[in-house]
Amino acid sequence: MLSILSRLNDLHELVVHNARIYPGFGTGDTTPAASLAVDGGRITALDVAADAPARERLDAAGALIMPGFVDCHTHLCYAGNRMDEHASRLAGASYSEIAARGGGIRSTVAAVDAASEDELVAQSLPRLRALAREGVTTVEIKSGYGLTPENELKQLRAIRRLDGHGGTRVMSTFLALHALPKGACREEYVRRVIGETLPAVAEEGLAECVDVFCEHIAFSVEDMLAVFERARELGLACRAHTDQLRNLGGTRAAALFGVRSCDHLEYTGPEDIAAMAAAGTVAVLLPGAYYCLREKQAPPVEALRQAGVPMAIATDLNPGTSPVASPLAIVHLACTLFRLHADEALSGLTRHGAAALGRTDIGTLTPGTHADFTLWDVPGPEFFAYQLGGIQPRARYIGGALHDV
Ligand code: DI6
Ligand code: FE
Repeated sequence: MLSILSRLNDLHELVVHNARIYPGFGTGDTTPAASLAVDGGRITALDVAADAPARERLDAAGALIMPGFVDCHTHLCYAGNRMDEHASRLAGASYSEIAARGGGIRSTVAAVDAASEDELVAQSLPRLRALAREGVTTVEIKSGYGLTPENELKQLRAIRRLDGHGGTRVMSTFLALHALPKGACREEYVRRVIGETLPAVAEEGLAECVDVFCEHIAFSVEDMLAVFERARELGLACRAHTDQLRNLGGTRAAALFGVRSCDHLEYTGPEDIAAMAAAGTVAVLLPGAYYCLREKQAPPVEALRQAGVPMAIATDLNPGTSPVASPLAIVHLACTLFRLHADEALSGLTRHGAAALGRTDIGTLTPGTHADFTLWDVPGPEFFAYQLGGIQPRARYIGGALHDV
């Protein structure tokens, strides 16, 4: 009896063998494991014997296995599109000019206003599926196209409804300050966000985190800090869009405040980097926006690397500045345009992406983490930095279960 019980205890739910498993990018350990075991939806062991007893056994036939991608910065829940704006930008108009004309973010705000919650879900699902098809297992989605309390809540409820589609884990962020509604007074608007929208979001449990677009065409460092103070009181984590177009000192202030991440960082300087390194802030690089806006100044990758600041990368999937529904394109752009190494780009889309979301239970395949992983028929991790297009995972597992997309 005892021997049967102990044998049952050794019986794994799932064993995947005959694989090249990369459990954690950016850790210096580059020797792939050959097998992994899953129990209760979590990784329980690496390099188990190929014939270890298991209820289900998968011969990976030599596939490369890595942690599911964590796309830690998207705005994929929206209505409509901004094809026209893209065309006028290519004809010479700048991001700032388009914003000053009342285009840009505000045109998506109008489309979201006109859409029902159901329509928002329906229009966003294909984008969520596109990410999943390229190996994303967790995605963060921001609001920020509502601007009124009513429409921000509508967007956040739609984001909640996207959670779990195709197995994909969704984390939602209230983008509290994104654009000023037409004709609104800045001080009054910020007061309303802090006094009305933010408490309503927290009350309904619609977001884990709060974000602010800190930029000369958007909101100031003071506005950002006022929102953060209230968010902290309400138990929400914080992160910020900083230094995308100009350096307002937002990165330094946000790092000092204790945000999880600062995102974009094209104009980030040495003092900002020192503040991030001291605070342990994650730097989220968004090459899709840099590419689509044809920006000239890349983020200071070498200085971030030297300072030991963890670098995440993400799609920033949004209708205006980064209509890029491809995490694999982002890996390629991060390597080609920002000169990340393949290992850095992949850790940016796994371990460090998870860190930007405040999570250590995803983004690696170390024992105890969720069994979110993907199988690929590629020669090695460097292949993702090399080939653009034509790559898809053979299979995608979330919590140890196979999920088609
Ligand atoms: N930063 C971005 O990259 C997006 N928002 C933001 O704060 C752009 C959003 C848009 O143009 O719709
Ligand atoms: Fe963004």
